[in-house]
Amino acid sequence: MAPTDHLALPFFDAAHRSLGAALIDWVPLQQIDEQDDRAACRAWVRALGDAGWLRYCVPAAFGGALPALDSRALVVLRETLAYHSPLADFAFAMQGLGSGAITLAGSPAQQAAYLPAVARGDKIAAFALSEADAGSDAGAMKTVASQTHAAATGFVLDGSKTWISNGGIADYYCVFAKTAPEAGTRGISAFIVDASTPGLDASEHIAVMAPHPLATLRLAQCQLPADALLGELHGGFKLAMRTLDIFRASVAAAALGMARRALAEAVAYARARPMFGQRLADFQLTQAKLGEMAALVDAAAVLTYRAAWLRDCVGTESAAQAQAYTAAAAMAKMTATENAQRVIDMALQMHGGMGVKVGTKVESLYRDIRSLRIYEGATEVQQLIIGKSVLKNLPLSAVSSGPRAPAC
Ligand code: COS
Repeated sequence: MAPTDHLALPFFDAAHRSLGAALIDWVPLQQIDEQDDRAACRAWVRALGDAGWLRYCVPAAFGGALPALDSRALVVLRETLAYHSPLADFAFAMQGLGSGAITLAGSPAQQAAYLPAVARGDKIAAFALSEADAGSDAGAMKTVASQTHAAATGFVLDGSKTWISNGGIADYYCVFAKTAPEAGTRGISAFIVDASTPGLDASEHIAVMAPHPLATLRLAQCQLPADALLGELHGGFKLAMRTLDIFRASVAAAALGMARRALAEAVAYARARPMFGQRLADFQLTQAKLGEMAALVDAAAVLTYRAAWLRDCVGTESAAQAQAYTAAAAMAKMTATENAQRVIDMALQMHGGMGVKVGTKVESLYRDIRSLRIYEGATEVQQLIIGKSVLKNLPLSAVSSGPRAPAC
């Protein structure tokens, strides 16, 4: 089985197949020292930018590779990068997530100022939504952007953001803040905040089990010009959700890449490991486990590719299409990350003691996968999104007879 066989599925076209093949040749040649997560991330952004891969994070009008963001290209890129290096995938993904709101809603001047630099790897991007008490409940954020005097004069940001990927190394942050605190999710706006803005402090690094650049941002009387507003005033929550919608399917792809790698590691180990006078792979117990792992990987792949295909080929123009895509992306993210965790755990178990030895691939994958079940919408949030969609869309006529709950 060739490493790009899955791209033969009808969700992809010839351009995606070429992209996957070219990337598979490129990634293993990169020699990036990943001991220091911040330095490694900067180095990956530089390498990905120089090689042109970051051009898939922005549209062609601003230096991108394709006319519009292509979900299937993002999926191919993230799956392949994550297979080889979860940190390379992280560096790539953050350029997309941190510029996605500018692509979707930026003014022509904002798009020209940021997107080409993101595509070249000259500016490192970040997305600042979460707060200490507003993670899954993103609308509960407390950071405030007060308008100074008249709307044209600008804004002052006060508050704190946390769990911000690329925090401390980013050149700019897309920050979400309350502009009408009494209006709930309808009172949130987005802003582009350059890292050099006085009052912004991104020095509080957060150490996590799979190191990557992560920080808490303090915003104290950050003065922003009026043209830092990104998209519509009070339109920030929907913009954040639309941005996350695009990238959730790509998180699924990253999980898929890690799961595929774990399966490959398990197969290689089982074929080589002598046990009870045979090889580990000769035991039915091992074969059953590998079979289960392969099915979990393929189930995740089909849901991930379907979500990306829906966005690219069916579109999100109508409300019904947008809702269908949101639910499909949530289903892909939930299934791929949960399945990957199981597959990696099974691969580690198959390695026995070697599986927990620091420095083996399955050991690092075990740590790498964990946060994907949490960030960009935890599994429980995806369940909520899918459940609401099912309740809304499954027609009553789907059940024509049988027991009913009494009407109240
Ligand atoms: N696209 C566009 N609009 C969306 C949307 C989407 N995917 N999802 C929700 N909206 C809109 C709703 O239509 C609603 O609009 P109206 O005010 O016009 O009615 C508004 O946003 C609020 O929606 P809802 O009432 O569903 O919001 P909730 O506060 O209940 O939150 C969840 C919904 C939980 C789904 C949301 O808060 C979420 O995704 N949380 C996870 C956040 C996250 O991923 N954090 C990680 C940050 S990046 S590491």
